[in-house]
This record gives sequence, structure tokens and C-alpha cells, in this order.
Amino acid sequence: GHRRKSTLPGVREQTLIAVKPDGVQRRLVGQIIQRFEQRGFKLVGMKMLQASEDLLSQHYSELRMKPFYPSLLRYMSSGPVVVMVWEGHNVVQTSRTMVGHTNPVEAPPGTVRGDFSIHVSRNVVHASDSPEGANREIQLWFQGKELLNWDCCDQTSTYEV
Ligand code: IDP
Repeated sequence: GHRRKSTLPGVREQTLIAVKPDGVQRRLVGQIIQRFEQRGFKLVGMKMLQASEDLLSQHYSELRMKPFYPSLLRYMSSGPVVVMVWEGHNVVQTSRTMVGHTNPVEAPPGTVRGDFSIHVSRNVVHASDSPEGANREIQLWFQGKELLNWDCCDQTSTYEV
């Protein structure tokens, strides 16, 4: 019979993608959204905000002992960011590949960082690095009601359902 929901494992996986203040300043928001749309992922949440140091210290808690941590928080709170939740099969791993290495020197052309950035301190975009990290970050940045559960009309062209 007709099944509305896909049965493929991992199709409901979600990740947090953020256009950092340098990406917003440089008007790269549209191009970054376009890459995730054209790949086939589904946007389920998005907002623009200027992040507080408190939020950022929770987001980057694992980096608090790094020498670049104070300047990282200053940079990330310097202006608006656009945070998004993208959903789809293997979205965490695939979006890390699309974003490229943390240091743009190591990020190949075709990746967001490899196409739009030069230096690790201004690398344009954030992408969660594991499904567990993604869930933690999504809960930190979004309230449950800000995430939409909707059916994309091209579902059967994106997945074998
Ligand atoms: P990721 O963003 O690729 O997951 P992380 O190691 O989690 O990389 O670092 C978080 C962010 O901290 C990086 O995206 C970058 O903005 C910044 N960062 C990492 N390493 C350095 C550094 O050596 N100098 C300055 N900033 C750094």
C-alpha cells in the first residue's frame, strides 16, 4: 500500500549548519543555502540572530582550553549568523564533506570553505561533526517548535521509498 514516510534508515538525520558572521557580511548566505538545497537535503529550521557569548560558550565548550578560543567567541558574536537545520540521509557526514576541512588551506575547491575562504579564523560556515554533536547543537540553538516536520514533494525522486 501507499506509505507516506520513508523507511530508509537515516533519512531523518539532522545537522546544524550556520553561516558565520564573515559569511553573512560577505553576502554568501544565498549561495550556501543553495548548495544544500541542490544536493537534495530538506531545510527544517532557519533563523538569523546575533549569538550571545553564553550560547557560543556552550556551542564551543570543547574548545575552551584552545589558545584561539577567546578570539573565536569574539568573531562568532561580532555580527549576525544564519543558523539552519538540514535533514536527510547521512546529512552530517555529507555536509562535512560539502563544507570542507576546518582549515581552508586543506579544503579542496568545490567545498564551501575551499571556494569562499582562505584562513582558519574566518572559515564562513559551521557544520556539526557527528550525529550526537548535531543533536546537542540543534537543541542548543533551536526550540522544538522552530523545527518543521513537512513532506518534500520530490521525496520519491531523492530516495527509493
Ligand atoms: P570545525 O568548525 O571544522 O568543526 P573545530 O576544530 O571544531 O572545527 O573549530 C571550531 C572553529 O574554531 C573553526 O571552524 C574555526 O572557526 C575556529 N578555529 C579552529 N582552529 C583555529 C585556529 O587554529 N585558529 C583560529 N581559529 C580556529
